[in-house]
Amino acid sequence: MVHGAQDGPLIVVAAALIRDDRVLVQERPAGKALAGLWEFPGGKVEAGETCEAALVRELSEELGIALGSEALAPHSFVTGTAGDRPLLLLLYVATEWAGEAHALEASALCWANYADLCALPMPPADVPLVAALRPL
Ligand code: 9L3
Ligand code: MG
Repeated sequence: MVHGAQDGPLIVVAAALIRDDRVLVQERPAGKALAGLWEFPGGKVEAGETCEAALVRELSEELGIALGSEALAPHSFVTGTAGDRPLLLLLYVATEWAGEAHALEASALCWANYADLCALPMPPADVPLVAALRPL
């Protein structure tokens, strides 16, 4: 089981929430790294936390939705860097959750179709994840 850790790569989990052939992306707010770029919601796995628990926590904090952790399995991943630290970003696909998503931390949300997704400016790590979603 993969847990977050203090050293080694920064492990970040993110979700592709899919509804009616659209996927939810959020705009990173001013003042944060990568402000103005549209990302799959999620965040850092904390030390000792499992990836799935981190994803459930992040989506609750960022969107106010409840994702069940039982059926979650990573769909794709990308490696990159976050500042001077190696980054491992895992993307999970979910089609079921409880509650309506609100931008609790982001500056805006967008239910994007595939063409929208290709046109929105995204953090470099998210770009290859879009291609991995193409068959959906
Ligand atoms: N990051 C990239 N794409 C994403 C997410 C959720 C996060 N879809 C990157 C941005 C930061 C790092 O991961 O470099 C940690 O994210 P945050 O805690 O600043 O949201
Ligand atoms: Mg985040």
